[in-house]
Amino acid sequence: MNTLDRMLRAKIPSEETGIEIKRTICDICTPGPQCGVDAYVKDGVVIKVEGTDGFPTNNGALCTKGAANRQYIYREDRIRTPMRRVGNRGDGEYEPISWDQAIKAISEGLNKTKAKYGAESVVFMTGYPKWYRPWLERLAYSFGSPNYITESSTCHRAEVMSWKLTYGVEMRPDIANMPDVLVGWSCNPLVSAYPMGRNYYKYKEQGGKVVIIDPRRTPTAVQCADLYIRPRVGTDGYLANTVARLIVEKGWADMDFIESYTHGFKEYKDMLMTYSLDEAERITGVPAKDIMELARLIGTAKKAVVIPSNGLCHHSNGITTHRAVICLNALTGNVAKPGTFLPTFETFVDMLAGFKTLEEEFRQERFPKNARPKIGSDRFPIWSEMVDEAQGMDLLRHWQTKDPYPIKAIYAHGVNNRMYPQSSLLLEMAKDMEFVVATDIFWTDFCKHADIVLPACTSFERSEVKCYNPGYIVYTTPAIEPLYESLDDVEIITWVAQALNIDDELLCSGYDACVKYIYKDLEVDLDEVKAVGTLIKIPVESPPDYLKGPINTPSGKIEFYSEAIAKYKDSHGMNPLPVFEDGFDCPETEDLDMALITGGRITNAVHSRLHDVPWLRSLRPEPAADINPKDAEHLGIVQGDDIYIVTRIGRIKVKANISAISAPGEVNIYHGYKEANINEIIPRDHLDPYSGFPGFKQIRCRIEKAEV
Ligand SMILES: Nc1nc2c(c(=O)[nH]1)N[C@H]1C(S)=C(S)[C@@H](COP(=O)(O)OP(=O)(O)OC[C@H]3O[C@@H](n4cnc5c(=O)[nH]c(N)nc54)[C@H](O)[C@@H]3O)O[C@H]1N2
Ligand SMILES: Nc1nc2c(c(=O)[nH]1)N[C@H]1C(S)=C(S)[C@@H](COP(=O)(O)OP(=O)(O)OC[C@H]3O[C@@H](n4cnc5c(=O)[nH]c(N)nc54)[C@H](O)[C@@H]3O)O[C@H]1N2
Ligand SMILES: [Mo]
Repeated sequence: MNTLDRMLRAKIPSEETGIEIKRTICDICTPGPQCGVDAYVKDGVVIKVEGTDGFPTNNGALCTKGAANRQYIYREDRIRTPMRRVGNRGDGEYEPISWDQAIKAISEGLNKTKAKYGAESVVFMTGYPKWYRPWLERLAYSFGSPNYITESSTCHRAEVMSWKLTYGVEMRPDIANMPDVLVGWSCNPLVSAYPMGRNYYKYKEQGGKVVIIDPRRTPTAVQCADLYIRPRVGTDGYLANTVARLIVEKGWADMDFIESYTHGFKEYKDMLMTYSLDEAERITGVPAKDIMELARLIGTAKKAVVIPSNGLCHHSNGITTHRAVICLNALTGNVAKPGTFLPTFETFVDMLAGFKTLEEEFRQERFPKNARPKIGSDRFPIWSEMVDEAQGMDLLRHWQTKDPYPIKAIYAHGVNNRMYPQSSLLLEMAKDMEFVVATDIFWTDFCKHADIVLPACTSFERSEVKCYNPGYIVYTTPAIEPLYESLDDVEIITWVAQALNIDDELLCSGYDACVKYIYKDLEVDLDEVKAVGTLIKIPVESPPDYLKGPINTPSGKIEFYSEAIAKYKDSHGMNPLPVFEDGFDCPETEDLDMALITGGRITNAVHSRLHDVPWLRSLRPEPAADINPKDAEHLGIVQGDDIYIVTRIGRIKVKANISAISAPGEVNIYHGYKEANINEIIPRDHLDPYSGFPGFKQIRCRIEKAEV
């Protein structure tokens, strides 16, 4: 082998090999950690990926998912050209058409529906992808529809609601300033946000003490916890309130802080006194001595952070539980000082980067104020008031009842029906529509129910502005040309906006102009950022002195007793205090004697998208339920057996994985599998009344051995 061959084999970038390194971003996981990628490109093809050195989130590293980017972007089932349906919805029969034909059909279809039924009858939807959201939201509003639905109907927004209800603002833990104790309450960052997980390691290396509270014995519990607490699923509200009572009784509460900055302490304290250690042990299954130790650790620390996660909100008692947990920070005065919780604000597209943009104005300024109420307004009034989106978990009910008006068309980017409880109903809904447009990277079941299907490209094939904490900004350029005839989502949205003939000059003028508007108050030249091609730093703003106030709640203080919730006490039976409530979908019976937890994160998958990527699939080749060895023995089930998970509305067949990650009596399964979609058997009415979030993580079930 000659030198050049050896260099080619080793993928060494140089003029002779024709291999270049192009900087891009991995868009597979959630926006916060999205990591910098060095794409090695030869002849327009990505031949290797590595993490970018010095990048704020990953500094040279890539996780399993990021390392599989080549297999992701070159997945066989990429949509290649715009397509028009020629068979029945669901049959998957399509013919290729030109972009001009597709855009024309879309503008005619949407405008016809608007003329016949009103703009509200057109729903603009997106699933997990984030980067194009401000554009899609503005398109909906400029078109005249308030019905903009995203995956936030099940993701993170409930947490933001809970923070805002209680503290008036979203808060972030200041781990870098070394709290004495870090309580990760339902946190598994080693799996769900690896860059954050690395902060846990760093904190521990510097002598920090970690408590993990999770019914599943997760990698974070095993690797990081000095104290691991394993409550029964969904009982955290009782646990948190008992801990709060102990803190009050032992005199560890920060009474000066409480008197100066909080509202409703008396009502909260009266409620706490109805919680007892004995009952806590009985309900949660956590030994009393561990509950005492948890109270002592939080109560006696000079600085502590009690960090909740989205996992707590995937319960029908999610908001009250999340509030019960975060109230512990105010109770102990661990707010707005270094090493505790600090207020924060969103910068751009779900990122907290420490500076403020005009994203909210860009998204919201065209909201159609005279339109009929957005989906979910009656049923989830707190969500409707606090979140600039319709609540998608009310979509199917709204469609079926036509109450208060019919839904007739869907315009979707990145929508996967498997996100929704009783997922196939979303496909039934699509079948019933007069017009459906789906834009995705891959051919999904939802695409197969659309009239027009459009090919989107991946982050490797587009330009995009991203920002990172503290004060970093980058404007990527494509590492490779868009594959086939795909385009980036914002280009598609811009084109659709132009064809719809809506009166929105800014939206019709494309990504660059819009992003310049969004960043216009900052001293940053986006052309220069783009030309530099790597991260540059701009000054960060300190949020105003939080405790000086006024705090952005109805009382102007941190609210143990939520006045925003109190408004719905009588009409919706809501409780302004963070009480413990049962979170199961039905009472326990002999038939349904186990608890099902679904969708905890797994290292080799993100929702539905990576189960079809061979390297990642090989790490867990089949959909499997984790069952504790004791339960397996009792049920006569061994590793690899075929089993049914049965809930009150149906069953799915999976393999048994005998594992102590699940506690006795609890079953764990990951979501997003096409051949065993757990959401098919999660009742769609099992929702948190405050946020509308589904109770994905607390369902009654039983396990049956499948006949061979
Ligand atoms: N049982 C259970 N269900 C859950 C959860 C759970 O814990 N348990 N978690 C919930 C949560 S938190 C979330 S966030 C949701 C996520 O659920 P989904 O939104 O279903 O997430 P994905 O399947 O990752 O992605 C949706 C679609 O976006 C497409 N896509 C990806 N990138 C792009 C792009 O750049 N442009 C376009 N046009 N399309 C793109 C993908 O191909 C995919 O079809 O699932 C929820 N569902
Ligand atoms: N690898 C990977 N990473 C991801 C994703 C992915 O699909 N794959 N998805 C991304 C998205 S969209 C999101 S929203 C985040 C979610 O991020 P997280 O909220 O951190 O992730 P989850 O694994 O859903 O939930 C965290 C933990 O909550 C626990 N939990 C469930 N019920 C209870 C309970 O009743 N009490 C307590 N104490 N704990 C409970 C679960 O066992 C789980 O270990 O992850 C993001 N990161
Ligand atoms: Mo999510």
